[in-house]
Order: sequence, then structure tokens, then C-alpha cells
Amino acid sequence: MNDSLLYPEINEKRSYRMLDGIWKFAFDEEAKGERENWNNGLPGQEYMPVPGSFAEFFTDKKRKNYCGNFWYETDVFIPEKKEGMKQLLRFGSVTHRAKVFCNGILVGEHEGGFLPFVCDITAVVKPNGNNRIVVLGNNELNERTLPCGAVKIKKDGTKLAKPYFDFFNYAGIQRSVWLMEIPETSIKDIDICYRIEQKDAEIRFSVVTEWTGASPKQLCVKLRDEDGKLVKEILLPVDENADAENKSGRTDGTLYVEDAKLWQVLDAHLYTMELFLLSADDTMLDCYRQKLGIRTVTVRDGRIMVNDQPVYLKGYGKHEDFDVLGRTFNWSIAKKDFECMKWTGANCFRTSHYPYAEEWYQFADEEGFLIIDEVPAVGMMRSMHNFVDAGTGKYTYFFETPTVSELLANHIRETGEMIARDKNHPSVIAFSLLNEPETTSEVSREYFEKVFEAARRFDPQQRPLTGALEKNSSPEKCKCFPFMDFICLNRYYGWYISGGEDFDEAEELFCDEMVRWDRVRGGRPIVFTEFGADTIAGLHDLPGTMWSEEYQKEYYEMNFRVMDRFPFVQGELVWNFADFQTGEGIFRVNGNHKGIFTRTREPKSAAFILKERWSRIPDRTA
Ligand code: CKU
Repeated sequence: MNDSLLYPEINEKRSYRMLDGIWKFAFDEEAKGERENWNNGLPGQEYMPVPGSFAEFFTDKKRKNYCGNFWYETDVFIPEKKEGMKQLLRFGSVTHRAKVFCNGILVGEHEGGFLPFVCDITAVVKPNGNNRIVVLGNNELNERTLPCGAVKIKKDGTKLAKPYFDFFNYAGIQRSVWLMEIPETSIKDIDICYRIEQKDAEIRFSVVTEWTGASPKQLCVKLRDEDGKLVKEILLPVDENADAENKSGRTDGTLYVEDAKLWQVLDAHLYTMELFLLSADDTMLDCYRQKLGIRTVTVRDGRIMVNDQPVYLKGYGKHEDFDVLGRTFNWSIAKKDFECMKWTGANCFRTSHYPYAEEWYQFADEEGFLIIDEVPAVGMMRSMHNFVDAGTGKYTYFFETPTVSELLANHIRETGEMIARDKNHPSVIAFSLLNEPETTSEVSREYFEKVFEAARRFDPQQRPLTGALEKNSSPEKCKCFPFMDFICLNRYYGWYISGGEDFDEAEELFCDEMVRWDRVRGGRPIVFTEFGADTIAGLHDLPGTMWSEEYQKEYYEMNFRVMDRFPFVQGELVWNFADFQTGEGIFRVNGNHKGIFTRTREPKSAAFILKERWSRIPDRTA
């Protein structure tokens, strides 16, 4: 049975303690730790912050670029658990894979560096005493897992990660760790869907429960508005036969809300659904409070609609990236980023190129921001310089390798985990299932047909599905865009194509491609998910030359002229919100500099172009 991915919460029946802090740490270059029983305790005296991206701290290359196994350890005093409770460890993420030991015993394993997982430690905890948690992590890249890349073995035997993507391969325990105590009989999962009719709304929900001993009998559901006022209350039976073998049940119900306060773009209103699981004698067995925003998302008549009103997406492709923090989630950076985004008039971002920490989505729910949530399917064209190779017509037979079935299984599993984790965030308006893979072959078509089909099964809200296509995925050759509800394009006319001295040719080429898309798109809207130009903040030149702030401005002005000519363009997410760290190379100057803001969030000149433009474009139209 899958883990419950519900976000940890403290309430009448549930509690947790965060284990963030300083953990013991060791590299394991020879991968001998498991043989030498490091699961019982690590050698050495190195310490590491949790959460943290270890590469950011070291002053030598060997450790900064470390690739292979690494270990974390912490000791926790765990008091005696209450009767009928279970004790769980929850990791926000460990990049890219982990084995978890408690008191030397393996309690869980997880593949994929950007999604949470839970380990049940109840059976191995020493109550009222010290408990040792050890994590074996690994940050190697291959073509069977997401994201894709390779490992080079150097002459001296050390490993070096070779990502097929343009961001630093940060690793470690990069998100929070929770020690939770929740009831054995518990609420495991919640699906919520909406139907809006004029001023009223219908909230349909399906709650999965699981138990060990006696089955729960009833579920009491209360809906409170943003002021905490009780709006609706119902009592429903738990269908204990839904999955008798696994001791798991389901309760379906509907709440009718008159005069519903809708969750709108940049005007968020959140309700709270309180769930109380009751026994035959009405004892509370578990409870959970789920925030929700009443809103619908559809694509109709070539428009992306939120609550039946067309919205134009304005904003950014982002990264989880900051100086010293690397990919670590930090509330203050998130706050700063939302303020910067709002200042430019943005309403949307894509979690390029992986699911972000859960707290980003919570924040977006409160801010009324729209999110295109992306699975870490990046690097599916076997190129260290995908940004240069894109558009050259180079074909790498990526989906024709013998390991592709393993990749597909991981792709579908991670899509499922992402949707399970994020499905109840009103901010999430679409799922992006790919970023710039090969899409021109019949095998790629078969591959993505299966990914899209699975995602449609996974999402109870049936949100729009999409994916970001690079230039080789041309209107004539791309075999995968027909699976999408709206088409996302990453295009670099005026940078990788016809940049610099050829800039004057870029506009026409760009328009030509748009005319060709219009012929094949079949009514689907198009959203730009990447367009941008590397810019060194403070570099000025007239006329604008590549890398100068003036060039970035001219680049955006030209791109916007093209987008404005084609009314089927329904969104523009520029690349990138801020400068971010990448691997080293002749194309990167201490990272990618396509940011509208610097890595420390100072605006470049182009930020004012966006601000001026986006404050003129309404967020939603009648
Ligand atoms: C970006 C083909 C373009 C790929 N796109 C992916 C993104 O991760 C890169 O950072 C290009 C760039 O700036 O080159």
C-alpha cells in the first residue's frame, strides 16, 4: 500500500516534531558503508545542516562536485508512544534516492529526489530512549530515473555527475524531516473536486481511511470559511468493504455551498475542510484539516479558464536556487520571490524542472498564484548542452534504449506521487509531464501516450495536462503535442537562434513558426514556458549586444511583439525568474544568467519592461 502523502499537521490526534538541524554526515566514495555497517553509525566527525544542499558549503571541487553515496545521521529521544498510534519519519525529499535506517534496521527506500516519502518506524523504535536515524543517500544520474543524466568515472576512480540538464545537480536532504505520531486508524488520502453554478458550489470529496484493528464507522465533515465560521457539516458512513483485504475504506460525499467565495487569481479565499474519523461509539479516531480553494480549471475555446473566466498566464519559469542554500527550501526566500513576482505583475510560475517543496504551493494558495507543476522529466534527449543541441535536429534515439521501460515506470510513478501530493492545492492549475524530450519518433509518441493516460487517471480534478517542447519539436514533426490540453513552448529566437548580429532575422523566423503552429494546434492554446537571454547584471552597451541589459530588453520587446500578433498565445512565462547555478562550461558564467533578477534578487533593467507590460494585461477577462 502506498504511503499517505498528507502534509504533517498537529491536531487533536496527530503530532510531529521536526528533525531539522545539524546531522552527522559522511561521503562514501567507495560505497563501502553498507558493508561496514554505517547504518548503525557513521565514522568521522563531519556535520551537515538539514535541510541543506551539501555542494554549496565546500571550498574544494572534490567535495562540491561529489557524486556517489553519502550518509546522514541523527539521534533522537523518542518518548513512549500512545496506545493505538504509529510513529513515522517523513522526508520532504532526499535527492535523488535514499535508504532509511532506524536503530540500524532498514525502514524505507525511495527513488526520486523531489517528492516526499514516509517510513514507519513503530516496530523498531526504542521507547523512552535514544533512537538513531541514518540515511544513505545517492546523487548519481542515469537514464532509467528522473531527471536523466550519466556518471563519468574519472581516471582516479572518482565519479562525476553529467546531467543532461542545465541546473546544478544539488543533492542531500534538501527539505525538512518530520517525526510524526499519527493514529493507526487514520485518514490516508483526500480527493476534492468542484462544480460551480452561478453563485453556488458543489464540493465532491472522497476520503480514504486505513485501520489495523476495528474499522472506523463514520466520517464527520465540517466546512469552515476563512473566518473559521462553520458553513456545512455532514456525517457519512465509512464503506469498510471498499478494500477489506487491506483494511482500507472510502467515504464519498458532497457539500453544497451557497454563495461560495471562490478562489480567484491573485484574490485567494481558502476554506478548511475538517475531517473527523469516528468509531462505532463515536470516539474520535483521527482528524485532519485540509485547506481548499473553490475553483475550477478548464481549457475551452482556446482559452485557459479559471472559474469559467479566461486567464492570461504571466510569470516565470523558476528554480529552487539561492546562494549558500542551493536547492534548500527557505520561507524567507519564498516570501521575497512572491513579492518580486507580484511587483512585476506576474500571476503564475512553472516549477521547472521538478516538483518544488510543498511549502511553495501552500504559499501560492494563499497568494492566489497559479502553478504549472512539473515532474522531473528533464534530460530526455541525452545532451550535456541541451540548450545548444535543441533545434539542431540532432536525434539521440533516447526512447529506443533497452532501459526505457524502467524509465517509463519511474516517470509514471513520480507523476502519480506528484499528483497525490499536490492535487488539493488550488494554485496548481496544470501538470507538466515533460520538459524538452525527443518527441519526433513513433516510440516517443507511444511513451508519452502512456504517461498522459496515467496522469489523467491520477488527477481527480482532471486538470489540464501539458509539457514543455523545445525547438526540434516543430509543428510538423512533434508527435506528442496532441496529448496536451495546452501546448507549452520553450523558444529562444534572438538568443540560441539568430542571436546577436543576426537578431534582426529572429522576429520573422519566430512568426513563421507561429503561423505553422496555428495550422496544427487544433484549437489548443499555446503558452510560452521559456524564452530568455543571458544577461550579466550591470553590463551595459549601446547598441545592445548579447549579455548586456539593453540586449535583454530588446530581446523581450521583440518576443512580446510576436506573441501579441497571435491571439492563441495564452501565456508567457519568461526564462528565468532569477539567475541560477548550473554545471561549469563555456556557455555558463558561474551559472545561467537569464534571470530577470540576479541570484540575490536585484532587478535587471528588463524587470521594468515586464512590470510595465504585465500591469497593462489583465489577469482575467470577462
Ligand atoms: C534553458 C532547449 C532549451 C532548454 N532550456 C532548458 C532550461 O533548463 C535551460 O536553462 C533552455 C537555457 O537557459 O538554456
